[in-house]
Amino acid sequence: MESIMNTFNDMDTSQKVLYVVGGAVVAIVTVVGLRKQCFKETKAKKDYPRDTVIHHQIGRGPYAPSMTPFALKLETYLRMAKIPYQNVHGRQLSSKGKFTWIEYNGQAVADSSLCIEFLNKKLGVDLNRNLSPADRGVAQAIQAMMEDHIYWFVALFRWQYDSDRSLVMNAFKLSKFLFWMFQRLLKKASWDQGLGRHTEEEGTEMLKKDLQSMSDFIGTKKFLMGDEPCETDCTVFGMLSQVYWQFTGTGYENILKDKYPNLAAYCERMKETFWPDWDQCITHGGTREATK
Ligand SMILES: N[C@@H](CCC(=O)N[C@@H](CS)C(=O)NCC(=O)O)C(=O)O
Repeated sequence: MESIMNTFNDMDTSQKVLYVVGGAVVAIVTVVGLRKQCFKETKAKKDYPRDTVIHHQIGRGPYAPSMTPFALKLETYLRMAKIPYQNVHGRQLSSKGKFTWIEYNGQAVADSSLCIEFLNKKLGVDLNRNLSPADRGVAQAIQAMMEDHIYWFVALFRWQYDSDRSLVMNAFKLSKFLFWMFQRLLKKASWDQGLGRHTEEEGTEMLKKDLQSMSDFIGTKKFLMGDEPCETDCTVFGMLSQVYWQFTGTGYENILKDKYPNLAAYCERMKETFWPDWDQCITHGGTREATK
């Protein structure tokens, strides 16, 4: 290391610039190459059954059916709406470079919310049909809080904050290097989004405030908006289930049970209602393959 530093110090300015720029190019090419290698974007296959939603997702999770809240949201929606579907577990990114997407009769749709919108239109589904316009507005605002606020703290707790990281390392079977690489990507994404600029203490308080408002809003209701589940319950369940079941190693693994028991009960209720086969859809902490 010392000799590298000495060599560097002996260079003139233009050599140093070349050296630094060259290093940066090599680093970028490595990261992009590895990302491509890990998450191959694959063209849609054409031989899937007709009138069946093909749900592309990243594999089953250790304690909940997916590590990604968006996949759990979409799969819960498919179940709630009773739409025939088939999971394809793999590392295929959507056309937008994200996880969880669908194909339906050969048509690919990216983004969980756009998938739901597409299916609602195509199949005449409206799981919010019993909601008043004001309630629809509230549900939409809650969805945004879940996906554009709480989501980032869940990600930061898993990848960035001072947790033991074993959950993601084991769930995604990551080497230390790959963990480091994804951590860098998350760091940049959360910085660009803005929430990654807060300290861990500030982020933790923000997450608690969100959970408190969810707890206050749900109160003693069975589901988000009352006795019947609606579309946004899928989003809320997808996200809260990460905090309830898959927060291992963060130091806050029991936060719902201890501080927001009505949210824990809500998660259990959603699980019982829509995931009777839950045990077959999880890897039980990575100890076995999920059978469904
Ligand atoms: N708005 C998207 C969000 C999907 C999303 O952020 N997925 C994450 C996994 S939880 C992802 O693919 N991250 C990889 C990346 O951003 O490169 C949706 O609803 O599907």
